[in-house]
Amino acid sequence: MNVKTKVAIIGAGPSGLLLGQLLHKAGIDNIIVERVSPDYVLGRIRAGILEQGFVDLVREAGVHERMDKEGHVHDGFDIAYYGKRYRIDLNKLTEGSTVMCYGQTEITRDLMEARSASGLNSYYESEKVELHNVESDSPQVTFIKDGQTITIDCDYIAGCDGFHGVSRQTIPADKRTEHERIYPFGWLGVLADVPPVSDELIYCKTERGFALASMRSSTRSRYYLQVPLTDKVEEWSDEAFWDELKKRLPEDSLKNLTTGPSIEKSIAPLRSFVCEPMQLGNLFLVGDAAHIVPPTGAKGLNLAASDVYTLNKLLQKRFNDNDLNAPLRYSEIALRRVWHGERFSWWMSNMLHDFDQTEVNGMDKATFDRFMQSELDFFLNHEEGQKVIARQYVGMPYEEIN
Ligand code: RFL
Ligand code: PHB
Repeated sequence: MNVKTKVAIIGAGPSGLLLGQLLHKAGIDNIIVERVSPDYVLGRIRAGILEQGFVDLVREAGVHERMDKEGHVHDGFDIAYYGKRYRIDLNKLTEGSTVMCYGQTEITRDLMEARSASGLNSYYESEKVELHNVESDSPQVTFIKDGQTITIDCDYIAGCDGFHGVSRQTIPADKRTEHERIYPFGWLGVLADVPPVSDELIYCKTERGFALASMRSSTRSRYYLQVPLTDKVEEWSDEAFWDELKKRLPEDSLKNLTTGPSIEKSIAPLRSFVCEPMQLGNLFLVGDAAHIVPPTGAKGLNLAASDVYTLNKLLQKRFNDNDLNAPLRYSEIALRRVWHGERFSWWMSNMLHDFDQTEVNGMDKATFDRFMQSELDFFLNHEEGQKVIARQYVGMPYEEIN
């Protein structure tokens, strides 16, 4: 069977769904092809913090009703540094910017519901998804659905299929450069239906390693512990998790800590990764398909959103203003913001984790630790330093597209 559309979107994660909804709003027809089922997509527990730019895009897509009701605006967050707490007052330090605490799962659910209500075409549980002729004017996507081969004829393909997807691999190795750093630890995450230990996030640097206290709502907490890459999630009982967390959270917060059974537990490796360029011919890479950041700066989903913003604007110019060259600018514009988020996430990760190695960044560990302590001391104890953290945490403005 052959179907036709303007934009074929690979992947129904937040990037693919948000792009699909924005294009639809602008009258640009699109089809989504996803490898797994909707429930599987919704079962992944990931981001929780949305920048203002992301929130504005969700509003533009018209999918903001539940987010506005159930999401919580956060005016600031804490960094606990060997037990001493510093508040980064985002609102004050950035003159009015804040972030929104609303889970990626919820955004994804809202976008899925809006898509099915609009009657837009999505193929879930598609097998053997392949991209063809991306450098020609008539690219195609083929896949198998319920035993039948389906071919999509399209003008453009948006590769929104995450780090392990097929889209990036479709670009020949000699036509892309990959920059990568793998960190020597992971994050063990636990989701639990217990009230959060604090109203705002607490990023903790301790001699036992990093920890993060986050949340999804006033009754659902999300906590993370830095763990060695060799740890297996099955080896961490709930009890062991809470015991270790208590040793890493600031002493004065423990009276507010409620523990309970985990409803999700997983280990995520930490990686910095950028693929350059983010396009080839009529294929564009969007979100995690093109770049990965360690979660320490809460930037992964937010960078995906700024890619979506850029691609949506350029495709509107192409289809609605007949500017045939507009899409050629995608990679250059998107990468400027991506590198910024990459650098911030790398810097936050360096300062807040314990690198259990003999050598880090080309120096012995003891020297690296002293440099990082001095860096954190400076940034936390000076308003100028706090402003630098706050400005980047709320997110750099999206580039205007003329
Ligand atoms: P996704 O979410 O990986 O979605 C890609 C989709 O593509 C599908 N797919 C395919 N479909 C068709 N054919 C194929 N061959 C395919 N291969 C894959 C997949 O099934 C999937 O449905 O990428 P997307 O949409 O670009 O979204 C990116 C975000 O998910 C990611 O950047 C964030 O979750 C990162 N992240 C955070 N970002 C933030 O901005 N703030 C945070 O607070 C934050 N916390 C986190 C995070 C990521 C984490 N983990 C687990 C990596 C916390 C964690 C623990
Ligand atoms: C989360 O709530 O999952 C979360 C929040 C902030 C981060 C990373 C993850 O920096």
